[in-house]
Amino acid sequence: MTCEFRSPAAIHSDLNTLADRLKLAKTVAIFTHMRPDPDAIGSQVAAGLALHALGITPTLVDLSPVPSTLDFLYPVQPILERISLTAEISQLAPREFDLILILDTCTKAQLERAWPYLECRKEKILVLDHHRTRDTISRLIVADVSAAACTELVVDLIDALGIGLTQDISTALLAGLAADTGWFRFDSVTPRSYALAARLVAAGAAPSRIYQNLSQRESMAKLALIQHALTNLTWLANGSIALMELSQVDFATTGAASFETDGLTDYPMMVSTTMIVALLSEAPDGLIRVNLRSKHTIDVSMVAAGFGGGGHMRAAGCRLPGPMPSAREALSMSLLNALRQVPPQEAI
Ligand SMILES: [Mn+2]
Repeated sequence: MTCEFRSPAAIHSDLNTLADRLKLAKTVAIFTHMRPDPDAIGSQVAAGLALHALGITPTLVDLSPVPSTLDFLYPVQPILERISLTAEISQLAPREFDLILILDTCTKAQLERAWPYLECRKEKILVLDHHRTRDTISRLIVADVSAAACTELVVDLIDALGIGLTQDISTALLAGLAADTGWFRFDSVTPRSYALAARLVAAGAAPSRIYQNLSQRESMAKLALIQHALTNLTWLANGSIALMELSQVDFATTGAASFETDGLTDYPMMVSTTMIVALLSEAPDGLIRVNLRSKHTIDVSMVAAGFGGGGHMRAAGCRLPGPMPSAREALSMSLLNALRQVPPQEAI
């Protein structure tokens, strides 16, 4: 299901409802999507710190390992409880929370392992998200697809809660905003994004520290993985579509972790003819994880949705059954189709 348009006034009133419900809680579990990115963790940490400041006990739930490059987003003082569900969801079963806040996703697929736990607690779930793809996982879903990052919405929630921005909160929010906007260069960037950045820097967030942590702390294995991805690069439709592939052998040879595929799709994008980039990575279970990026008005979220995935117009993802050749075949057909939908003047 994709979203309907909500006016800024309607979203504002939804945010107030969300804040009012949160204020009545004593304990809140904060979830975000699997394979968390800086926007996911930044949103989770900032919301956690704001709730903590209100005297509410937040518990951050990790559905997959959090990359160590994001460690700097957590406050030095261990004031935020974290539960890691990377092994077994049963760890969560004995825990009950007054409310469950889900940030930066609204799809069952991205909450996967936790879904059986969440499904029978729907009335406790509140969602704050900026993605276009949506499942009915709660009755109170506050979604604003015009937000460039979920942290743009989290700051509104924090304002609605009446909590001031500390350095830790601002750092978490700016990291999410900078990462989801590619450091303020994507189409999603609006005056609101820059205004928020100015406010966060004024409140103590240091862009250079965030940049070093997010972009200059990669492993050598990651650079080797980039080498492999570029070696396994093929083109379709006269250089319009770039397909990159990473097999389990590539991960084993380089020693790179699965989350280290992040940012790889940027490389083929530098070519002028490139309209779509697809990165196909083979998971240990044989499924092929697909990351899609596009230029101009090509909607890759529709391509992803066709395979049960989702995301944004120019950044989306899905999973296909293996092996690699059949996944590549199915995906290529769909990408060529998406390319054909583009009006001729766009195809430059
Ligand atoms: Mn996001």
